[in-house]
Amino acid sequence: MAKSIEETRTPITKQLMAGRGQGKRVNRASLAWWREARFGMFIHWGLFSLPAGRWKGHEVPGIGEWIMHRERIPVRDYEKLARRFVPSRFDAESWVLLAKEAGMRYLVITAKHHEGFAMFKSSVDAFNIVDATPWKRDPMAELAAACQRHGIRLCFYYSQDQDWHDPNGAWNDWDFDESRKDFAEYLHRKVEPQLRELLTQYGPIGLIWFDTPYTMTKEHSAELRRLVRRIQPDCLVSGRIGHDLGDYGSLGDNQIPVGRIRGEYETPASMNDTWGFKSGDHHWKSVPTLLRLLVDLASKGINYLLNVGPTAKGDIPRPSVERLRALGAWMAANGEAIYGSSASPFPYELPWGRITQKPGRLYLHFFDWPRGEVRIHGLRNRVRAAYLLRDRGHRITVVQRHDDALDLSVLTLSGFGSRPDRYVSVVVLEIAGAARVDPMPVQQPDGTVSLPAFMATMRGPTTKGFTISAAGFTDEWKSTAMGLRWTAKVLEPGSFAVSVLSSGDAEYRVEGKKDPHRLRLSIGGPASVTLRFPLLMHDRLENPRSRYFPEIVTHAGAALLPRPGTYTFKLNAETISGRVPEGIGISSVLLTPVSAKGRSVSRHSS
Ligand code: FHN
Repeated sequence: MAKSIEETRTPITKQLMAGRGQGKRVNRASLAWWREARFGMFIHWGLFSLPAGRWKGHEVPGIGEWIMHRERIPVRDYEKLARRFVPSRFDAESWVLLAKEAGMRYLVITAKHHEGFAMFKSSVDAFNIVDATPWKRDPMAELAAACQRHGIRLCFYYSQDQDWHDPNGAWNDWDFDESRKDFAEYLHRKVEPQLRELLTQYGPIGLIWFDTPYTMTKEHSAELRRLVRRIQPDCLVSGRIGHDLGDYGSLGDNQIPVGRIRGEYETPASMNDTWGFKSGDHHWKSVPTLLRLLVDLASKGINYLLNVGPTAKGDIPRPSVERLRALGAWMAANGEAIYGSSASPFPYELPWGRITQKPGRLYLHFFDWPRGEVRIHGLRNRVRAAYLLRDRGHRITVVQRHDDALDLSVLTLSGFGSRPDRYVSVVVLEIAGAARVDPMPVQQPDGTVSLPAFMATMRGPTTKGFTISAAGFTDEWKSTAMGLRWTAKVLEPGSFAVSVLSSGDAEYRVEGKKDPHRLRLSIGGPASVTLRFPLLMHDRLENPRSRYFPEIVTHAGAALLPRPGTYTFKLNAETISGRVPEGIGISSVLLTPVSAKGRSVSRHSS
């Protein structure tokens, strides 16, 4: 049997899982509310909330809702949890109001997770919250009513593939013989009728959040999609319906792409390291981290679906409530810069923060509030006015010039005054016309030159699957005939430390060391430099992006770029290691001026 994703933490970026949200059958008109919302609440609640990460007196590693799988708990034992599931403190009104207060516009709750337990009244299967618990209430009905009252879109998570309770559902091989499973039978007997219940018992549903489509054939996914459409034509389906049949793409859990992304995407994200409640998980992300993730994702055109894992009693843990309230306070003042916004016109991250946009406006989200002036390279529009979002009377001074030699527009902003918000402060730029930026990487005012893989021209036999993943990494780079090429503008010449960021974790330190990939970076233009280096792990990237998807830093050497000008950078593989079978997963090449303090890549931290 395949290893669980929970065990492997495999990035779920492949087409089968994610979907691109660009398929022909995409429900574009119905996507309007979802694009406008940008921020939603994920709720993982089920029988797994009761053991809360502990079984037979010991702490079970991994994410809380996987306890049954992790411990291989027999169905007959797991079922007994239902007899003790009495969420007497559950209050649909307060959950919905919390989502609203946080500035979230939709709520996606686990109607059935992989454990197979329906958290709604189901006449299809008695293993449901009304029939199998002494509580006997249907929380979905109560949530539906509260969502209607408060203008929040109700959406259901439904595990269509994995069902560890059902003899024919996927991935319980400790009670049921895998070789005798009839998946289609389960799909027709349980999944489809339960989806019908979800789509007819609770009024309009915003979307069905399908998940882990590992066993599904394309026809299975298409069947489910048709069923949803037939009953509620405006209901969306998530990318994890499988086979690229979603209305939008789903990135991996907690996955943060390197830069702007094409197509419609959402990142499901946890607030600590679990989805379902675990009494022992106190690894809460801080308010600034969560807030900057929201802004970061919006700046890349991605919805943020932030999770809470209520207890079996029905309480949303206090640390989650506090964080959501803090996010809500920020959204109340700055929501204009998030709701209905589009991705930054700059495809890459900027050193001081992020940008979102609406027609005629750019919203500059400062993570570090400037003391003096800030320069922005490459914005080609005339700026008509600049001011603080929180205080439109506070004008920011704007100076624009054009560097003719480099054909580069330089915008200088000053007069920021004191920081309006503690963690992220927004400046509005009113611009003439649709935003236009220099299409190539440009040296940043802090002297760094970042060359993201997704901005490179790809060289080589792309037919062999060589591509850039949605998250911004080279994928299927398994031949020396393949490579990347950039052209970038350098304003301030000098000596640079060159590093390469690529995917890899602790295992890489061992395997990659024995027989590393060997790369060559050739720099041309006003300079001619060649660096040859093994792709070793010298450092780890430490930032929110790498918390769940580790990235390694390889110091490739030093390069002198003697004059301002346009340089070319060619990255090729000289040898590809057989020890790292997934090939080379580059996210970017980074040049840091050596005069700058240290040569870390910490500017990526946020
Ligand atoms: O296996 C599930 C997991 O339990 C959780 O529900 C996440 C949320 O995105 N989805 C699956 C793993 O990707």
